[in-house]
Amino acid sequence: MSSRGLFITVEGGEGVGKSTNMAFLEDYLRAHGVDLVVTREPGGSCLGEDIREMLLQVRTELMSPMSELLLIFAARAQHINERIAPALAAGQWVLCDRFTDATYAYQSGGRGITIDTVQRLEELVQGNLRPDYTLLLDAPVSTGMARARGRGELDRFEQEALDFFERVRETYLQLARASTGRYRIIDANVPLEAVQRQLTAVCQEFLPGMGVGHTAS
Ligand code: Z5A
Repeated sequence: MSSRGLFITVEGGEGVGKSTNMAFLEDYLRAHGVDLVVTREPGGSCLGEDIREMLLQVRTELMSPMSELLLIFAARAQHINERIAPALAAGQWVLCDRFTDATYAYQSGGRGITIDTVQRLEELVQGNLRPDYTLLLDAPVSTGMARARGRGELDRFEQEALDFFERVRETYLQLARASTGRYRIIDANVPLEAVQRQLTAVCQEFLPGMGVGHTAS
């Protein structure tokens, strides 16, 4: 029987380079022989991708923070059940673009929902499932916003004001400081090659035969 795979998440505010660096990490890990499932949140399943569209769509109607939170956890429940848990149980690694730390950062830090509410849903939906490693791409909000705005049309989250994203960034940094065993902070405010050198160094920690293996805090 295979042992449980490693669950790695990539987090950060908008425009910090998650998509770009997810592709880099995927190539790097596969090149080192990792049997990998690459996925994202919100999304990762048919139902989850439908919910993602609902969440990102710009609307005339105001979506309440609680509706947003419950939609995110509905998508997550399906994602875990359909993809994440089976892959980990089969010994595959899962590399996920955002997970529940994003909910703490955006719905709690950004929208003001209490941490306790997010924690209760986390326990209900995830049981004991938590990422083994979380790579936080960190850059000043102004840098991320400039990069994201360079891509064109803005989704519902991207239309938020500067102070929303400042709270998101601060919440991520607090989470990272509170879970140093799980988190690795990557300075994303440097040229891409320098970001990827940091990611390569972090990968040495958990690639088989290269480092410490499964860690969590
Ligand atoms: N959300 C939530 O509220 N609660 C939750 O629980 C979850 C999510 C799971 C969608 O996520 C939204 O869902 C998200 C939070 C919310 N909204 N926001 N904001 P998403 O991950 O799909 O959305 P995103 O943050 O907009 O990510 P993105 O579109 O994938 O952007 P990114 O990955 O951070 O950036 P990128 O596309 O890789 O890079 C942006 C540009 O910068 C691009 O042109 C790159 O070539 C360039 N770039 C990247 N790195 C560099 C460096 N180092 N130097 C120079 N230029 C760079």
